[in-house]
Amino acid sequence: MRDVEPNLIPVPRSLVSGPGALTLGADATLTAPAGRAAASLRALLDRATGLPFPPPAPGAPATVALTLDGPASLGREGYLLDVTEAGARLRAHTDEGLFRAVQTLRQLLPPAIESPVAVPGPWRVPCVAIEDGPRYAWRGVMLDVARHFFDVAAVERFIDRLVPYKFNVLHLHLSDDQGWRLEIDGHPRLTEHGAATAVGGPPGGFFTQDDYKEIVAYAADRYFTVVPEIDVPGHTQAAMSSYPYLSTQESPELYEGVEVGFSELALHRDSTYAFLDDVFGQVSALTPGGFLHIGGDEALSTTAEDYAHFMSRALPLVGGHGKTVVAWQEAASAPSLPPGVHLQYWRPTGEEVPAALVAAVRAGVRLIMSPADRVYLDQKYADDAPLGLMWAGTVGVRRSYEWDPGALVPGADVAGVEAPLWSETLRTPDDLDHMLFPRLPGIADTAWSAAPRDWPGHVRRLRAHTARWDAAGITAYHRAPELEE
Ligand code: TNX
Repeated sequence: MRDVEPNLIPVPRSLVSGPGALTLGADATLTAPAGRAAASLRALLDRATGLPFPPPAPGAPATVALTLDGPASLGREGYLLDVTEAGARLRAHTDEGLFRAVQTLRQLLPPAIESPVAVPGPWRVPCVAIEDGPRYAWRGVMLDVARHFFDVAAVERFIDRLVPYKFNVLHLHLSDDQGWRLEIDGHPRLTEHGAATAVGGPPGGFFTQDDYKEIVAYAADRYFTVVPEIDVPGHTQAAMSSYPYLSTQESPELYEGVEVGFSELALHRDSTYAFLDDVFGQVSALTPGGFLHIGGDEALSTTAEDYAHFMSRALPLVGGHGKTVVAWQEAASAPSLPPGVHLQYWRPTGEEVPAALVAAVRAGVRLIMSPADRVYLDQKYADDAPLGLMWAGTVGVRRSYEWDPGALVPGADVAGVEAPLWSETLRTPDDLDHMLFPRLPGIADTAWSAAPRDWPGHVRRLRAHTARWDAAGITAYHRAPELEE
């Protein structure tokens, strides 16, 4: 008898499921090259199974074997995974590929593998042969720590939610009108004053540089690149209130509302660019990843001419610190874009693509696809939902799954997909979980899997994943109608 196909999200490129299963018991052994893949697998097995998984006796095969002998054609993230009744073999060309393979093995194991404490088996893994690799190299989620602050523990927990679904970019929105969230040497008021509040009033909060380094290291251990965003020239009230020389307002006040588009840096003062150069330099030095996001969105108080002037001065600063610019799609109108620039498309899919963006795409910019009516995780699930905004309409589970990132802007060089989680209405880690689940897995599938969309199949897989969320202690997920049998 053929076993039921395993419920893997994202769906792998090719999967053949056989009869039978491997059972991992007290006698199971493990070999793996030292690295992040091995660490990830060990952590899971130690925590949930309590079994020892020693290395095999000399000359004997291991029950679970991770090896770096996969062909180079698998690329950086591809892998092969073969499970027979005798053992599981995970092969890749890089440790990162093995890390992705471990996440697949994790989903082949029973949901109890997500348990934070040891629970009884049996630890059965269905027999399969999988060959896999991603459609897109950029598979991101953005967390807004500016509208409400989320501390290091909350951010690490957030990363933990993303790992099993093969995301690899964490974009941190570190500054906005309501708060500046990263300590900057030489500019203490940014955090002493500019971090004091949040939407609706205090408390605010901020990351010390050591906090930020801890997040970056935690992310890197899980093959995440952190992309920090300092949003300019709009969304800057907290910075301007901290250092009024950055503003043309008389005496800029802190802001606790949810409007956008009212703030603007002083665009014709050298001191503004000296400030930005210092900030970009420090953020770049703290960030091993190759990207710095400078926002550029919704500068609604800035004339087109001033916006162009600003970009012509601000964009080159980023390259000066060795980073590639990422910016929201509005930056397409800059007079010249630096090489390698990535623009983040965020307008809803129904809208006409702005001419400046079409031109930028022709000129070769890369796009990160974040259309608000599909992957804005801050949008309400339904009209009567307790959390979220609704300016892009409601974003149900099906809408966030059933779209093609490659089809939105014809001819575009698409780097990948990123789902922003703005936090105007979100205060707690459970609020974040609520907005992530059950939409996150479908977005992961859109970003990783090139397979045609398969809504009935996705619903079946999602339903199976609720047991994983339960085991992982994700209690706040949205009980979407799609999850009910
Ligand atoms: C638009 S999308 C914004 C954010 C808001 C978000 C709320 C974008 C680049 N800017 O400032 O938080 O809508 O959905």
